[in-house]
Amino acid sequence: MSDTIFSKIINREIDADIVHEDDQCLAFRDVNPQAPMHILVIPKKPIDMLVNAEDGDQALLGHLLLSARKIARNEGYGEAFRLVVNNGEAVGQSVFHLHVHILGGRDFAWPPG
Ligand code: IU
Repeated sequence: MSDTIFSKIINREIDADIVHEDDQCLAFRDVNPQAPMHILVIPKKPIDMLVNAEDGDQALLGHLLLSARKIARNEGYGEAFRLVVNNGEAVGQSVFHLHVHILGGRDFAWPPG
């Protein structure tokens, strides 16, 4: 997969408001927040989109979800938050480095638009 802006954030070539980092993932505030809490959790491993994750990525994908839960708690929204993974341009994916959106702090409609 080709380098994206998110690899540059991982490599500290571009600034971001980082809220969590460990050996497998990085989380930072979205530059265009859609809710009072809007954080992106990304794997350090370059996976362009969920559909291209491999069976061997199972633990990593679980780690992203559990990290998202921990981050939502740390931000004070542990009881009610929404996770979103856009897979493909047609549904709104614009950066082709897998990311989980963590959103919270306002009401959300269902189904999502
Ligand atoms: P999407 O699911 O691929 O549409 O989400 C990409 C998100 O990345 C989107 O919410 C952007 O606001 C966000 N983002 C960012 O936080 N920092 C950046 O430098 C760029 C995009 I480019």
